Amino acid sequence: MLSFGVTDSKVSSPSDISPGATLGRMQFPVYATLLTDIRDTVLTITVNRPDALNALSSRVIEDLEHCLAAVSEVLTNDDGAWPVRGVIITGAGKAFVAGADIREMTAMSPDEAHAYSSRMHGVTLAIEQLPVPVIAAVNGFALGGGCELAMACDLIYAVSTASFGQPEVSLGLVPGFGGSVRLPRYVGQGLARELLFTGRRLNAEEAQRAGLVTALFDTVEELLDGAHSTVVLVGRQSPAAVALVKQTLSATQGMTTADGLAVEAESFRAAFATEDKVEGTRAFLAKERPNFPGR
Ligand code: DAK
Repeated sequence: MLSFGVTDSKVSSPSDISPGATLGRMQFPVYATLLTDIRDTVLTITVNRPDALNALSSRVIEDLEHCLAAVSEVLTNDDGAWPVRGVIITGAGKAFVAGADIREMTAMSPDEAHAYSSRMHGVTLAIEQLPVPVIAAVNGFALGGGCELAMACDLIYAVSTASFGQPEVSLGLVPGFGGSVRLPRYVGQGLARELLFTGRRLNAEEAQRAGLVTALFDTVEELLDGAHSTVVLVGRQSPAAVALVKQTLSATQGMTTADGLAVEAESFRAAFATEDKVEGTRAFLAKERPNFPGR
């Protein structure tokens, strides 16, 4: 089991420990490449390598692995406390993330590249498996691995100057962090193929029209406020139900309609075993605001 900066356990983290944001009983370490901030019940993770446009070095990946595992552990073990109701991922400076770290990739062997790709796949799956929504707040360039990181999130919000693309073929590479799988799901096969074959970038408006971006904002401040407001809205709903909805959406991707409906029926069954369902339906009939136990 991972251990974090919890008062009564040994701290282990990829970075030297000094106090970071506090989540339930857990305190994040200060990461070399990430900033963490918790306001209300919203955790914001900022990729913080602005000099390299937040490129996904192995260190960034290691820090993301640790941070997401920490959040998952707290949410799984806090017995309905839900200290976080949503996560925002953004970037420091003018980029969200300008891709995998090209400098680091120049020295990689094919086997090392495979391991690098698998680790980042793990990060994208960890985002999908978190029981709370994750919003990519795209504040600038989201290219290659950056676009792939955004697509692993539940929602993509963007500032109007953001741009998106998968330029791997211009480097003699192919997408390695999920772009070949997730981009067609967002924008359809035709546009995905065009973007992946040409490396052409989409500006924020085009990305919104294509279905990649859900909401556009004029400034980065408005972008972060908009993402924050969405998490606050989520926070008024049943945490158990939101987690089940997210789980169902992830599990049914790519299934046939019949198989997907079978998963949905199981999820519906699971909702009926929660205290949140008892409270939500009771409160509706009593014309009260629900006070969800979160279980
Ligand atoms: N990696 C490393 N450094 C980067 C970087 C990146 N992806 N992007 C930018 N930088 C660095 C620049 O080298 C520069 O560093 P210095 O020269 O100052 O030391 C600094 O960030 C500022 O960048 P620029 O000077 O270029 O800034 P501009 O505003 O002029 O241009 C730009 C911004 C985003 C248009 C430009 O930086 C750019 O084109 N960047 C590269 C974008 C890109 O091609 N991204 C895709 C990377 S490839 C795989 C696993 C993973 C992947 C593929 C396969 N397998 C295991 C199979 C993933 C691939 C990718 O993501």
